[in-house]
Amino acid sequence: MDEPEELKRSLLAEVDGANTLDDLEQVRVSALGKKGRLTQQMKQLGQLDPEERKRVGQALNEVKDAVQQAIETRKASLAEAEMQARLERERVDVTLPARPFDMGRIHPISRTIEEMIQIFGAMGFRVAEGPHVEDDFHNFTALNIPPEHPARQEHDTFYVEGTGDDGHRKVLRTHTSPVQIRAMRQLEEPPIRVIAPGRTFRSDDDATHSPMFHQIEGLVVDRTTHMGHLKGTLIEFCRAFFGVDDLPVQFRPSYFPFTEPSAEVDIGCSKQGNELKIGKGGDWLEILGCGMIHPKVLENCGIDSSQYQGYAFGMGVERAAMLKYGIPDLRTFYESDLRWLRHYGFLPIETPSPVKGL
Ligand code: 2NL
Repeated sequence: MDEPEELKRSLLAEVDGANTLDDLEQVRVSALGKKGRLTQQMKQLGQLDPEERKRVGQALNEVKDAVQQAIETRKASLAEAEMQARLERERVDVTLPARPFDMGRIHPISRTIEEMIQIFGAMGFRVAEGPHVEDDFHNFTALNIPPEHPARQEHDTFYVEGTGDDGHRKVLRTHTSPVQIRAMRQLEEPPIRVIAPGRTFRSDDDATHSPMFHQIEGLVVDRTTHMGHLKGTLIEFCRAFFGVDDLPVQFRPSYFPFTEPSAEVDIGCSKQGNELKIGKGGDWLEILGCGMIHPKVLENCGIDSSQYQGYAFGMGVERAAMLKYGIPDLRTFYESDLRWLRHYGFLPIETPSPVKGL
């Protein structure tokens, strides 16, 4: 049997020699485990005579205490060293600049339509949508534009193959009015309050006309809806959209086949050379067309014009966006130029700012 002192020296040397926590655990098992060197020695104590057993037993217990103590101490210092090594390995330099990433932009047309929906939505209008390919009835006839009506020529209609239920050639809708015709015909009874934003198409292509453009139209039908409601709604809309509380708004008599009386709406502005300021000055800028819905249009939609009346309005989205955001050239809307979009587009998440509100 080893002398306890020698065993102690040997075991303590092993503890000191363990360089990782795993190694140390192996040393502990080989010394103090069930089949460990010290455990084996202790098991053999029974074979000694009583005097000897007491002396060696005490000595082995001291060895055990010393080895356990040494293991704990070594464990603490190895754990500390491993933590230091890990901190070094996983060091993060929080002063490095963030990696730049590309964020998409909302197209000014989408943004403008969203703003318009927001304003009319708060007034109780709901959004209606309909097909781009329309039949003659919904695009023209129901709107009091019968065949041979001169307004048909002015619309520069795109015709597509195939005929509608009315036997006429189908068209790309020249305005979003057919969406509202469908809304009126679908509904059982007024009140009706809808807006119809979307794409429209006319065979026209120059500096100020695109063959595809956007409109938003709106319409209200109820028993007592009158011109005062029309004026109040559109004045409120113009002021909210351009963000000018006291924006001057005027209604000028006009003509549309689908409204009677009809008017065009101008907003106050000042034009000085190339500079246009909305809200002040003696100049006027046309922004909307509107009127009281023609009784024939109501009847074409199955609405009794002796019981109900209403107003309607329409405007071009591109024109409104150009005025509000200072975009000088219509054609640039459709060029898909990313540099243009980065300049005129909108971030999907509005950056908090003390000016715009957090
Ligand atoms: C304009 C003028 C307007 C309407 C659109 C409308 C729709 C139905 C019935 C009656 Cl279903 N009217 N829409 C009325 C007046 C004017 O638009 O300058 N648009 C760009």
